[in-house]
Amino acid sequence: MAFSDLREFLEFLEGKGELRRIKTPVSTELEITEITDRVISVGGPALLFENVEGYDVPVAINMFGTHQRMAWALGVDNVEEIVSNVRKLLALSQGPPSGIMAKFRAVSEIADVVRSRPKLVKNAPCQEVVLIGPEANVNKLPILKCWPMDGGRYITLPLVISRDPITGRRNVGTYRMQVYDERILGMHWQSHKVGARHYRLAEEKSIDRIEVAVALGGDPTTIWSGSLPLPPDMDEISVSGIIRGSSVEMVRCKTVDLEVPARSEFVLEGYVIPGELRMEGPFGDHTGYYSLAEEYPVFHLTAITHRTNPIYPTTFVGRPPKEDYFMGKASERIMLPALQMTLPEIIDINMPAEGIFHNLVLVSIKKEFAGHPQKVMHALWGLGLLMLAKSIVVVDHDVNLHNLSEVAWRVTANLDPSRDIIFTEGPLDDLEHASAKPRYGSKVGIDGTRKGPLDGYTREWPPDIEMDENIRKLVDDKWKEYLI
Ligand SMILES: Cc1cc2nc3c(=O)[nH]c(=O)nc-3n(C[C@H](O)[C@H](O)[C@H](O)COP(=O)(O)O)c2cc1C
Ligand SMILES: [Mn+2]
Repeated sequence: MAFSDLREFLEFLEGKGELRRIKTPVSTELEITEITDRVISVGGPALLFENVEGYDVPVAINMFGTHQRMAWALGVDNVEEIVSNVRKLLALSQGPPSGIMAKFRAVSEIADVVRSRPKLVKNAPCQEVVLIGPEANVNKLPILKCWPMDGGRYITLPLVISRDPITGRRNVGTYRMQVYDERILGMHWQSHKVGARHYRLAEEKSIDRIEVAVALGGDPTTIWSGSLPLPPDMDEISVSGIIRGSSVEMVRCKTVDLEVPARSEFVLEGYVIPGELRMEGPFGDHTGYYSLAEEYPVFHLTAITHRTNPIYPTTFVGRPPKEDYFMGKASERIMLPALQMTLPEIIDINMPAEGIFHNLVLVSIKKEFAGHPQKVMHALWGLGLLMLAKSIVVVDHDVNLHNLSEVAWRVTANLDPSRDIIFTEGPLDDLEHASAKPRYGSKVGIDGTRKGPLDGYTREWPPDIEMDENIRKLVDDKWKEYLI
């Protein structure tokens, strides 16, 4: 089932016993973070703070804070259902299916995709209230200060919408926004992200401003889609429609030439001026460290539109795992079939919470030739945002990547450090703090596969210890007897 907006999703969660309404007055300064942190760490429910001191807008948080809620947000009980649908769609693009039934299915699947394209509407709930120019004031929103050393208050769960200044193609990214004053905010699109690319292109072309719309709320699949690392020319709103199985309704903004999800709670309209930078941060980040203050572009607000009784959706990040881990894990699973189209030898991938996505990428492969693990490492370092991976560990196809104990055992057992570790250099995440230079530095690739003649290994590789099959069966059969 596809949810039409945030409030419908919250009602669904409430029905499942997965939403807690909090009526006690709470402060946006640190208190909501501390409460939510305790709730996330025990796999607790989504929270709706109905009485936020100084504001008449409730705050929704932790909607995506378990694998189960993340799956529901995408309209399924288990994210693997989407993964298998993506696989079917990708198989279609590899050539016409044979057999009349298969062809019929293919046509109806393509029709579904076409039907789920974004749909423009004239009247939108997100424009029930329109505040233009000096009437617009972000200080009316219950924006959180998440951690003690944060440089201020930050919008943390926005859909930042901009267009490529050359192709006109839309991008949606979740990039935090620091509040400087009523109508000026930071725009923390990191260098390797698509919003930053639009900004650089505009700067190159001497365009005087890039229009930007920021949607808060909307249906949960679309909220999540802002964090999906799609190729630059792929529209997150269209992909959200495909995953939802129904169109995302969009409406034209009031002061900028952009469209936003019609059922958003709030929309901030405005622009970014190429070349204008301002200190942004510090911010308690998803690395578990504070990101130090740095210069980032600036967003100028031209209008706020909102629903009559809006809800403010937010999140906070910090030492992993937090809510963003569950959002990222869904992306990892859903992107795997696309990754396997380029690299069919990849069996599975796991970016564990501790590695905050770019610090540690585990990958299992069916090794076929000398240098195969290294080929996969280099390919990943050349693929989309995986360019930022600091450590890549390759293991054999039969290792369960989601069992970190098994991975540690296999990798350290199979490792000859001077033979199996490679170093290279390349781009690093804006949030990387260990490298000597910002955004550039060394990377490590670890080949944890078993070695054989293929790898020039001439000794005898020891077999795994496994019990004899007949004995296992015998013990299975007699199991109850032993226990008496
Ligand atoms: C809660 C949350 C906050 C995020 N904050 C930022 C941010 O401030 N800056 C940034 O560049 N990426 C941030 N990200 C990651 C981006 O959303 C992600 O890399 C996405 O791929 C960006 O979209 P793009 O690929 O279209 O650029 C955040 C992700 C989540 C889930
Ligand atoms: Mn994108």
